[in-house]
Amino acid sequence: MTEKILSEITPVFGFCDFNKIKESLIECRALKRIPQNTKSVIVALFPYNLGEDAYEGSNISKYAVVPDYHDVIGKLLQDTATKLKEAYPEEEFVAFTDNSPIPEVKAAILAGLGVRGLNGLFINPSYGSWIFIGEIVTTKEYNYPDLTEAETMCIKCGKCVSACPTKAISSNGIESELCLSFITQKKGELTDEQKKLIKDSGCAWGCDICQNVCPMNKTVKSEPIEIFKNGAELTARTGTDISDRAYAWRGEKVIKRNLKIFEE
Ligand code: B12
Ligand code: SF4
Ligand code: SF4
Repeated sequence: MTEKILSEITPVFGFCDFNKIKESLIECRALKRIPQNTKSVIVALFPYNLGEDAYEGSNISKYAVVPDYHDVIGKLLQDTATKLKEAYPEEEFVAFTDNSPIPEVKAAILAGLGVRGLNGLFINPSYGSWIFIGEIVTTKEYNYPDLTEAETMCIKCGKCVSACPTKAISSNGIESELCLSFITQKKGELTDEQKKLIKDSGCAWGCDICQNVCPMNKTVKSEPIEIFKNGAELTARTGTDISDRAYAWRGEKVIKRNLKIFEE
């Protein structure tokens, strides 16, 4: 029954044993929403790649071209959690995406859905790293794949490490404050060096460089979920209603500041 309900919203999902991630939960306000006696994390992947040709002339990262995934996926998973609760009234089901205490890359790996890249991102064999991860945390038990995170790495070609303009990728993972994705989303003044990095990348929101160079992203499907096929906006726009966009969550000031860098 769970499988049938999940397959209505996502082409790829799996089950992660909560015991394997409970020591790595991310400190955040949402932590208290995790039910007592949680047993499993149902991990769902949401492909968003529209195909390389579709991004011609875009000034924002691919993840921000589609309608804000926090809203879209949040709603899909919330509705699914409600359906699961109807099917299994004695169990609890709580939906999360991104703003989540679940370390989503780790959970997706342990659910058997793919591997970790040296760039820190999760890579699925069919869709590459061009996916959002969402999850339903539940008291219900499922069958889990018998694997450890250490067994599941990318081919380690090192292309992402060489291509990263800020040297944010090391053998221990990402140094997030160096990452252009972090820099384009942070509030306040940017240094001249940070502004130059943004200008040189050509991207006013997020950064896709370490994913664009990844060979494991080359032969993957570009079949986004239905809801992402419509409503894509290749360029950041301000001054109009941007509330359904991923770059809106930091307020209009941050994206405006970044766009101005290209005019200077
Ligand atoms: C904070 C955050 C960021 C920060 C910091 C990123 C970071 N890697 O630390 C910033 C703003 C920089 C960021 C950027 C991006 N993010 Co982000 N981010 C998150 C968030 C909210 C939390 C991540 C976190 O703190 N995890 C906790 C730490 C402890 O986990 P971890 O990073 O996996 O740490 C492990 C590693 O260090 C690992 N480890 C140990 N040894 C080694 C050795 C090696 C070699 C490696 C690689 C790892 C490793 O052990 C740790 C414990 O498991 C997640 C959502 C979530 N709830 O997980 C999204 C998430 C990871 N982000 C996502 C996305 C899409 C992005 C961007 C691609 C957006 C963009 N285009 O600009 C970039 C990519 C940058 C990059 N290369 O990682 C997606 C990733 C999807 C995917 N395919 O993996 C997520 C899952 C959101 C989602 N719901 O889909 N992000
Ligand atoms: S570019 Fe190479 S090293 Fe980096 S994530 Fe992809 S396969 Fe791994
Ligand atoms: S997102 Fe950009 S800045 Fe961040 S690690 Fe990847 S290439 Fe480097």
